[in-house]
Amino acid sequence: MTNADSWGRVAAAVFRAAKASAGALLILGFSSGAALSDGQPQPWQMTFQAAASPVMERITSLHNYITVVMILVVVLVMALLAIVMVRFNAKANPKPQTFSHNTVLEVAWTAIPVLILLVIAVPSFKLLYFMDRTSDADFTLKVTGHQWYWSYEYPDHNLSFDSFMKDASALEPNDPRLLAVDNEVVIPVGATVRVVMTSQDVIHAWAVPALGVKTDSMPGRLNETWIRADRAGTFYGQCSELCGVNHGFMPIAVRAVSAEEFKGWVQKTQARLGTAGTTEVASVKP
Ligand SMILES: [Cu+2]
Repeated sequence: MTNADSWGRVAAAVFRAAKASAGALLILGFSSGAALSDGQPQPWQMTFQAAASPVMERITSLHNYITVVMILVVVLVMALLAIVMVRFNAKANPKPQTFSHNTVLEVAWTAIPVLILLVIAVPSFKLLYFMDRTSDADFTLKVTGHQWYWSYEYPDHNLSFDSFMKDASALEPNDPRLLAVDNEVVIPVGATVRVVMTSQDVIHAWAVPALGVKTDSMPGRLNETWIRADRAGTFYGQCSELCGVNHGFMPIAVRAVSAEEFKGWVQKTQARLGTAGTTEVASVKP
C-alpha cells in the first residue's frame, strides 16, 4: 500500500466522522429546542429555550440557517485541505509547479466569500429591523435596573412596582431557584408591548431568552425594544450585564396570561399597591 493510499483512507475516515458529527449536531440543534416549553433553562439543554415570541422564532431559524451555512463552509475547507495534503505532499508530488497566479481561482476565492457574507447579512439585517419595530404597540412597559433588582412601570395602566428575587425560603413548589421573583411582569398573550429601559445606577441588561429580548438598561438613556408572547406561560430571564456583587440575583419573570386575566391582574395590583405605588420588600440575601 502506498503512502498516498493510506492518506486517502485517513481523509475518507475524517470525512465520514465530520459527516456523522455534523448530522448529530443538526439533530440535537434542531429537535431539542422544540421539546422544552417551560420558559426556563433545563438540565442538559443543548440549544435555545423554545421560542415564545415572533422575535425568538426568527432568531432560532436564523441560527439554524447560519449553522447550515457554517457546516458547508467547514466541510468545503476540510475537503480542500485534505486534497492538498493527499495530492500535493512532497512524496506524491515531488516536482512542484512553478506558476504563481491563476486569475479564475483568484476571482473565485474573492467572490465566493463575499457571496457567503451576503447570504448571511441579508436575513440578519431583516431580523434586526424586525426586532426594532415598535410603532404599533398596545401599551408600554418601562423597566428600570437597580443594584440589584428591577422596577417596572405600566404608564398606560398607572401601575408601578419593584421586583426582587425570591429568597430560597420563600420558594413555592414550582418556583425555579434563582429565577422566581416576588412581583412578576404580567402581559396579555398576543399583545405587542413596547419595552423601554433605563437604569438608576450602573448598566444592567434585561434579557428573557424565550421572548428573544436582551437589551441594555443604561443610566441616562432610554433603550427601546418590544415583546409579544405567543402563548401563556412564565418566561424567566436574568440581568445580562455584569453589574456588581448581586448581579446573579436579580432575575426577571414575565407571565403571559389571557386578556381577561390581565385586566383582573391590573385591577388587583392597583388595589394592592395603590396606583403608581411601590411594593415594600426586604432587600435580597444571596
Ligand atoms: Cu444587573
